[in-house]
Amino acid sequence: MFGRFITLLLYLTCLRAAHPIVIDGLFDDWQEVPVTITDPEGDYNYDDWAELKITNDDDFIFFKISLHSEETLLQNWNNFYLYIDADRDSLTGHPFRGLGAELAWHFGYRTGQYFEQDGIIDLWQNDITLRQAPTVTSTEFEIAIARGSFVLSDPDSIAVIFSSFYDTGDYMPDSWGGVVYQLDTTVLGPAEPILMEKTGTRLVTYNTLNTGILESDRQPKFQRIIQALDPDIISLQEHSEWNEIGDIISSWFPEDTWYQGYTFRDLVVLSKYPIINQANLISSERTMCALLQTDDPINPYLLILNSHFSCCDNDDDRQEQVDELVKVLREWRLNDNGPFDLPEGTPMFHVGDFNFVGYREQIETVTAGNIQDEGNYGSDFPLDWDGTAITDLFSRHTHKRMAYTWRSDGSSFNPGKLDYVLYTNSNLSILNHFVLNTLAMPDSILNEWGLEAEDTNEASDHLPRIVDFMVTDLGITGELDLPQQYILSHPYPNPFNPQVMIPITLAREAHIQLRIYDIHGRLVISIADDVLPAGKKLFSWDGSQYPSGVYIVRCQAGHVMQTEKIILLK
Ligand SMILES: [Ca+2]
Ligand SMILES: [Ca+2]
Ligand SMILES: [Ca+2]
Ligand SMILES: [Ca+2]
Repeated sequence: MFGRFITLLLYLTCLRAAHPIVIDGLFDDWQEVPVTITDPEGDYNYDDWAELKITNDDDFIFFKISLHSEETLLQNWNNFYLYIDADRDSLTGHPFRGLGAELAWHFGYRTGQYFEQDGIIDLWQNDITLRQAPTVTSTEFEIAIARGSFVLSDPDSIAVIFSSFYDTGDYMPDSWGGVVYQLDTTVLGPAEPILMEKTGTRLVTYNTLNTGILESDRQPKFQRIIQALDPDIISLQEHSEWNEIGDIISSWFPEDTWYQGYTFRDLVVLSKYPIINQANLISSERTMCALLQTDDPINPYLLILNSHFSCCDNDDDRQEQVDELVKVLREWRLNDNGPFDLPEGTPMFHVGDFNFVGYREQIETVTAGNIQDEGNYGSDFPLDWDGTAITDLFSRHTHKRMAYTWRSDGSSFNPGKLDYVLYTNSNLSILNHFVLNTLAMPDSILNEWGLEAEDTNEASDHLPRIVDFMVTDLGITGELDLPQQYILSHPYPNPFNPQVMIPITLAREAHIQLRIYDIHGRLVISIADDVLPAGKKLFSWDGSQYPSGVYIVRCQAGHVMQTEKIILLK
């Protein structure tokens, strides 16, 4: 009687509400979801639950679990169990603390059981469409299980227990009979589509699985994908063949000129912009870089770092690789000790298959420059030019509230975020970004872009990540040690009409190109293109023949460049 009362009470306190959860490892989408269970701290001395939230959308039941105890890896290193009584009948299924559980899922071993009438069926992640995030260590996780899986068969309500150690650990809830969640049948609809139309310079990063672009059966799929995406820059991992790739990409875009870098190990960068320098960066050859010369009026250089770090449970090697990379970038930027001249304030992307499926610290190393082994690799070095961390871009699929970039339905590992896009947000703005998963796209969109539903699934186990961006700032702050060859001072007056003065100070003789561009990057006029002696020089520009608006003054000497914005106000 008392047990029944408790169940009723929990049932009543569980608010029904569907929520558009995105499985991406970010938790702001859970803020509106009421807490289902608050579990006490210290009721178990090892993996100690803190909180459970449950909600659903049209396709999935979602769980958010968090721990009082230290972080762990959800797809490994734990004995977490989830029991679901899907028919709300304690006499059917596996008896566990008052539940008759049809599903028992063992997270750390990536296996489960379906307890049906006639026996037990072993399950893998794909049988229940298990999706979870983050893929790295954490104290909180979001989990999705398909409502329509044959194990749950689209229930009206479920009773749930999480156990943290087989059948003896901490329980959520501690009460017998589990917690009941009544599914909300309100139709939320599919994810708001992310448009594929290119909105800026487009970078695509893609692990093409064992040089897949060169394989005859997969090449047509890659061709449809790459042509639909229409990138300006392509960064490939697991492409280890030297020749052909440049010709293949060029043949897919006969209107454009493409430049191909060298292939470093299994890494290559291809670009519509000239690749003016490139190098391997770390001893394992798992990070290369390419310096591109773009036509951007604010900063014509772009550095692409392309990485494919060690796989799987090889946390030690991965950490060493990212530690070494931060050291290399620090020595390059602070001491000019790098493979080639890197213009101060060069916008930078670091993309690739990072294989981050273990310790979260690896993300902090490649973003904040937080070196773990400072004894061997020296002091930390924030990787953006303004002394802050570079930004980890979280993207989702165009038509699904999912963010995984790797998926292999036959694997015991559920889909995860293995592919990263990091960027210097001091001088780059992201205009659009997404993960392409053709399996999740409606036929009308596939047709529009010349794609087929199985394309990304059959091309590779990774999905391409797409980012449209623009350069917004030179990124140089006053504290940085500029090469003292020349200095462009603030033009004056600003705004101006019709004449603006442009002061330049040269520490020594230098070849200076001083040009004015309009806001669309079109050259308006070349003011100077000369070798000038050391000293102060005042240039001027008369804008009386030009329309009001924002113009960009660009002063360049070799690889060093500065810009100033000026406003003509008539
Ligand atoms: Ca989320
Ligand atoms: Ca607890
Ligand atoms: Ca049952
Ligand atoms: Ca508990």
